[in-house]
Amino acid sequence: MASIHTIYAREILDSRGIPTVECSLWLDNGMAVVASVPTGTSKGRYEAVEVRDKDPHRMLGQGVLSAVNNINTILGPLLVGRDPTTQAEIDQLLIQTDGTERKSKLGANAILAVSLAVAKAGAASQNLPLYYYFGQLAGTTNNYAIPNCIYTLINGGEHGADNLDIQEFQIVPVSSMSYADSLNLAMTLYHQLEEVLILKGAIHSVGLVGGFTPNLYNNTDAFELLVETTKASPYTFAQDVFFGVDMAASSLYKDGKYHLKDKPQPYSSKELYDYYAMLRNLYQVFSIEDPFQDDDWDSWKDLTTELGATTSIVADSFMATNSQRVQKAIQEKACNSISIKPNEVGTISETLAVVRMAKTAGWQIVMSHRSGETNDDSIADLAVGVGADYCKFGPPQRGERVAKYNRLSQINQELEYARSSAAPAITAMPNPDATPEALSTVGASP
Ligand code: 2PG
Ligand code: MG
Repeated sequence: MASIHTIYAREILDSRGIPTVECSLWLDNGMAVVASVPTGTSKGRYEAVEVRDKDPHRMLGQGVLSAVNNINTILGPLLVGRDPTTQAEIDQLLIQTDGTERKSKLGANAILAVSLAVAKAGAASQNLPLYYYFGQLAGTTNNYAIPNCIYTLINGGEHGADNLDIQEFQIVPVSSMSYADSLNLAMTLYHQLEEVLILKGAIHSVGLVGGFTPNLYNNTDAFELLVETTKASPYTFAQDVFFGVDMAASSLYKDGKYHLKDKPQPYSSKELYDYYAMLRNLYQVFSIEDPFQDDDWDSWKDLTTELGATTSIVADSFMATNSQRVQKAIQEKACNSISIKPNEVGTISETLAVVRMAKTAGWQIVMSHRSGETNDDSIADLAVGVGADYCKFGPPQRGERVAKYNRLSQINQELEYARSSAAPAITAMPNPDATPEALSTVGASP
């Protein structure tokens, strides 16, 4: 069995031009892997903590040299000689070495970079595809499939250009569509939308993750544009494709109310609920992410009770991939879907434990990118490995977003090949320590 020889980290830039952490891991058999971590813009208050240098004279205070140093001098040396397939054991060690509840000492950015590098090394040392290895860790059966995709076409809020309030206007191809057909639909509608915007003389530049940021009178106009775009395409609205939103409602919340430009006065929770019911009925919005701010539990519960039977009520920053919050939300029936972001919690094992918990409760799993991304495409492997229902990697455009979609295309082809009789079976033996049971105990106490 290969063991960890060296771990070394560096500062790189994310897709927003802001520093993030990248980590290389060498095994004693000469194999090497690289892992980098994404970061958010509309960050939730319950996320694990990113360590940044806060040195105003360098990288506008956003440098991550201290997190890098934590890997090079503390976490890396700690793991030398260890078996990379003991993910649960290693993640537990990382958590204990940090010792804080939200990884604020060494940084979730440092810890996740190492945890992900270890997972990649574990897969490489066994010569397994990464999605398959994640599947083993998660206890997924061998029926791997490409999740349905949620594509963002229009950006507002903190991802936009100060015009629209809703952070993401999404299209969701019907779930019976193959991945190839879904990507074709998304690519077609993305470019068709650009033409519609140009014809209308609207702004057609893009926001933080590559969705268009048009200058419109209000947020519902964006849905009118999407309906028009779909009509001008070979696809049928409400048959081939539905809509979704990420409200990122914490960023709309001020002085006890939600501020949207659709009406002059801010919305109470009840008025916002009515707004969602209207979106659902008029525009077939079947997926609503972060509809209320992170502490508005009663509104979350009411919306799930009223619309949850037909609509995905997706908890992103509301849950922050945090097992304690998930436990509470399951008990209180506060949502029916969860956005999973490994950097919100900080280790692969804790991420998998949250997925397991959410699945057991019957929630849908949305594997998600961050707005500050790198070209690391392992989130696509994670989505397939855990058997996610959806993945959300942004529009089908921009290098760091299409890196994930293109990885899904590779996996899709591999899965098709594996289903054909010509394919040799994957024969590596699972590591006895890498069981879902072992993983679910990780992070129980810091
Ligand atoms: C979200 C994400 C990704 P951020 O809210 O779902 O789109 O945004 O990474 O800025 O939190
Ligand atoms: Mg979100």
